[in-house]
Amino acid sequence: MRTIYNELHSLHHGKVEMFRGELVPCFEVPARADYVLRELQERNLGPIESADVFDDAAIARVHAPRYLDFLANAWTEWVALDPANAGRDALPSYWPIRTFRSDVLPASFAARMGLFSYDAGTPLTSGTWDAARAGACCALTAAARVRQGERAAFALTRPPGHHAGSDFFGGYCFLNNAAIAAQSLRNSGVKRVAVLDIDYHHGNGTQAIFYERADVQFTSIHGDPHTEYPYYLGYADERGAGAGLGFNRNLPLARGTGFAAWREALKDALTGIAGCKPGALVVSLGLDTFEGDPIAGFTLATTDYLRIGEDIARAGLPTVFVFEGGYAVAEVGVNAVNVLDGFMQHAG
Ligand code: SP5
Ligand code: ZN
Repeated sequence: MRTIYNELHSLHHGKVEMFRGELVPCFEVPARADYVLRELQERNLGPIESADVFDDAAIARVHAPRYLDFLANAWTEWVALDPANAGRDALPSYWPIRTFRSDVLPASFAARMGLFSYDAGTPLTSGTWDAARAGACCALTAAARVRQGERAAFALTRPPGHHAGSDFFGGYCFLNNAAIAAQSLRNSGVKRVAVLDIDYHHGNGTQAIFYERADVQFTSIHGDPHTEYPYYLGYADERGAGAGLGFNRNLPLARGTGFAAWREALKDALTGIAGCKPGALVVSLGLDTFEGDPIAGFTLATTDYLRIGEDIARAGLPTVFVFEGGYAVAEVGVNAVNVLDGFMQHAG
């Protein structure tokens, strides 16, 4: 399988995130992608290339202009507040919850940080915009390779994307790489695109972006939001709205779920996807379903990821894999590449 690697990923290097009243070291670290790259090379899974160059138009089909402007200038604004900020991550402190206005764009940088975010766990750093933007180009390149006839392609990038909405960051995500890939497949002539999100956490950003659309179907298997992040979205009764009614599918599973039940949900998800007759599939490939993950609660084992790749291959669709979560850093490479390897062995 061809991999499109984000060579700029380590420009995004958060130091700390807020957890239970203190700042703790980030779980989402550059070494994650390094482990995946090394495993791809060791197992000779296929060519590894860098992204093509894209202007911002393809990103702006998914993200709001004022949000993109904010991200592009955020670090400069942060440092302008206080030169000492150059050595600190930017984190939000204020959020416009219900009854506040979100149509007004405040002059205050702190106020805009909150307007465009939904948690205190997603630090913005000096290179966040450059890394995220290059990552979106990886996703676009992977989609383009699939349109050019590759059976599948893998966008190996971080920061991840599936929690980012049209105009907000959160959950370690800034630009929604999977949504950008899906939208670009649509614009290149694929009539219906399916997104399958197998990260442990519900892909609230991707769901929100496509919620009222019938041309991009979203299916997610994830920890039950009653107890698991992102808590406020990802329930089974969210089925889409307007033209998109029936094109959103959530399969929440209880914390502690193991591979047998998880694989049943995957089978169910793939049956639903086949019913929509998509022309292409985008997989949000999170590996935080692993039993050793420090912030998640399923119990999948390393060899299970081969079976996941196999099951996805049997859907028989041109497939773009996009790297998402997975925080058992030393194991994330083997687990990710097992999915891709299992896919290739059964891709036909
Ligand atoms: C892309 C992705 O997987 N984002 C996940 C964001 C989760 N953020 C909340 C993390 C909560 C951390 N809980 C720490 C538990 C330590 N035992
Ligand atoms: Zn996750």
